[in-house]
Amino acid sequence: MDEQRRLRIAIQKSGRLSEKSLDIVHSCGIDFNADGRVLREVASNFPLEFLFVRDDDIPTYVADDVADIGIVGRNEVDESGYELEVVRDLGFAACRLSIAVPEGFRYEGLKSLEGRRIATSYPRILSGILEDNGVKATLVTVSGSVEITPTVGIADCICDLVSTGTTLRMNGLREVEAIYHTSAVMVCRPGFRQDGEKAAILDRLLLRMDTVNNARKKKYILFNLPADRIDDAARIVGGMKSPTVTPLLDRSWVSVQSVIAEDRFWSVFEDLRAIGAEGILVMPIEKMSD
Ligand code: PRT
Ligand code: ZN
Repeated sequence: MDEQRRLRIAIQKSGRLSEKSLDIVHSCGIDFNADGRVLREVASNFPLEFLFVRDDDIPTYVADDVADIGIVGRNEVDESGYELEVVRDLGFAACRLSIAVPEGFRYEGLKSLEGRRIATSYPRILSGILEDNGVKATLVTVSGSVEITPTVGIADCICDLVSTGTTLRMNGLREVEAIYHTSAVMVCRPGFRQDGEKAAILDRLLLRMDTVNNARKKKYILFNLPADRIDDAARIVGGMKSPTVTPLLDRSWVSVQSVIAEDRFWSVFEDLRAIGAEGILVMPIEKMSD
């Protein structure tokens, strides 16, 4: 296939984002080999080409037209300074950028950082937030092991990504304020979606992603119900344009099928039981379009 006609996606080669990023593509029925060694790969049944790179490089690759789209933490996009369009917030690898201080540091809000040395790998994001709050501090930029900087005397406190908080605790630091929240996003260059052929491939990919995603949040529900309670059932299940109602051999009963949001399942279940529903079956949905 002509290279020009493939959409190029940058994915983290090896790290916290890799597996879920590949899962998303797989769940769209796209086949490829990702054996962790190659840096470039082409899908066998969809016009998609993969670039496996370090996450820090993904915003640059997308901005410079090396890749058309990328899956990366929002933090890396904002820290890069490139204006990229977030096509989808994918929700995974969620964490926060927090201020953490050592024992004995009195923290009473961002103002307590005035005149302090703060170690971080995210100087652009942090300086933006400090500036918005009128706080002047010295930022010490480090690319890793941020949490040891107060112990070794390079900084007074830190600003780093936190998910469980274990790393901070293990290093004698106390998380005092979350200043920024992030999760994995799919990005493209601004204007790329007006790009004709490749934009159309992206739309196809997004339709598949949304179809899988829609299905994950929904459940297929099937139950038997006394025929005279069908109006009540329609009200309980809600959002049900036209439930499929099938008569049973015993004409005083019907079988009802519908789709409900997963997070409403238990309240719907209890209310259906209360109006006499029996044999309630709930099934996962693999794919679902609007
Ligand atoms: O090699 P490459 O450059 O590609 O990868 P990397 O090592 O730079 O990144 P990686 O794989 O560690 O993280 C990729 C992305 O995952 C980040 O940019 C975030 O968007 C997201 N993410 C989610 C996290 C975390 N959770 C996380 N907990 N990134 C880093 N951490 C680190 C944090 O820096 C700290 O060292 O985990 C430690 C804290 O974890 P807890 O659970 O102890 O709080
Ligand atoms: Zn990185």
